[in-house]
Amino acid sequence: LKKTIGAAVVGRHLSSVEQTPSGPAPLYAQTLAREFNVLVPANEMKPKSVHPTAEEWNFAAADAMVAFAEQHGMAVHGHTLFWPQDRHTQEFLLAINDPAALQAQIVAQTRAMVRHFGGRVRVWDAVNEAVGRPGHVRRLLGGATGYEHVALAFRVARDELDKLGHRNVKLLYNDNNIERPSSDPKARVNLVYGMLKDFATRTPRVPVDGVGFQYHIGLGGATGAEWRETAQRLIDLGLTVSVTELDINLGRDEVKSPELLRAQRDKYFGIVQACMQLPACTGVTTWGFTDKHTWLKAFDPDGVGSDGPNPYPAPLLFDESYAKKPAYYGVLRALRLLSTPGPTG
Ligand code: 9MR
Repeated sequence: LKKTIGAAVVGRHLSSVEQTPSGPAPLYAQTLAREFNVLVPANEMKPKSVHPTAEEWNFAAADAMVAFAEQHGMAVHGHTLFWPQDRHTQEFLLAINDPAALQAQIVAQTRAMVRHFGGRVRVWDAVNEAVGRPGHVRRLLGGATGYEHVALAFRVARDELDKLGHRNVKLLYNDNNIERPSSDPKARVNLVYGMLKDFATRTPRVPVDGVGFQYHIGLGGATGAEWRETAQRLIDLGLTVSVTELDINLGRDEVKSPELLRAQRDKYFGIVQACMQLPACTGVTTWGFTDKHTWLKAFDPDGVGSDGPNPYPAPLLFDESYAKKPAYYGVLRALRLLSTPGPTG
């Protein structure tokens, strides 16, 4: 039984140095390497970063992060091969109006990314945030069920990996706001389930290995127990589950009171505990690790197609000075459940 604990990383911070009482220190890189065993590039493996225009391919930033991970014994989780929302799709693709031509471009891009990283990326968010999103790519490639573009991306990525001999590289469907069960058939959690059930029962099945639950929430977000219920239905389809982008904000412009920090700790504990209790849960990744650098705090100058200003402070495990927060100890306590024998040994 081994689970991973990961963090999303902004590449350019890996070489940053902080002033500390005992002199300058690379706290970002040090903390990451000391505490986590999975690294996810927050932006550097997105199609918009890697292949911004029809002529350009930039793998350098992502390659440097893969090298950092390898030097520090961390696995790399790739994010993402296909993100079919218009604002996260390159202009040169949005300009294509012929379905066959668009499909050829997307297939070529997906194959090129998979080939470039090969077995150095252990798991991919192969498709990110597709369900329930309209847009150009879906309109042209969606097909009868509306999810043919998703199926295509999985088949192409799997085929390329198999050809390269990387049968162990896993492919996830990754999405947000799918943690809490809902009785509304149109809720995203149910649409995702429906799509994946359809994929799992086709012959040949669409090769999805697991589901990534982003888990961007506030203190009122889905509890670990609620998520376990959602996760179990997907596990019953033969899929793994992973928490891929966890952060827990304290509310808009909220002060970091001890009460709120304890509530945040307990929320983190419950979610990580749920993963520890599910054998099919591969691990938990937080979206960043220090409150100094979080997409939730402010307009994000590192962003690719940024989401704009988000004034929610303090969603992560380390504070702005890289000190461990109560949330850190909540996660640690949950991780220890794994190595502690239960009543049956
Ligand atoms: O943290 C990322 C931020 O730097 C980018 O501006 C933004 C758009 O590319 O994406 C953020 O990460 C998102 C991730 O790629 C997908 N799930 C939601 C994450 C937070 O917005």
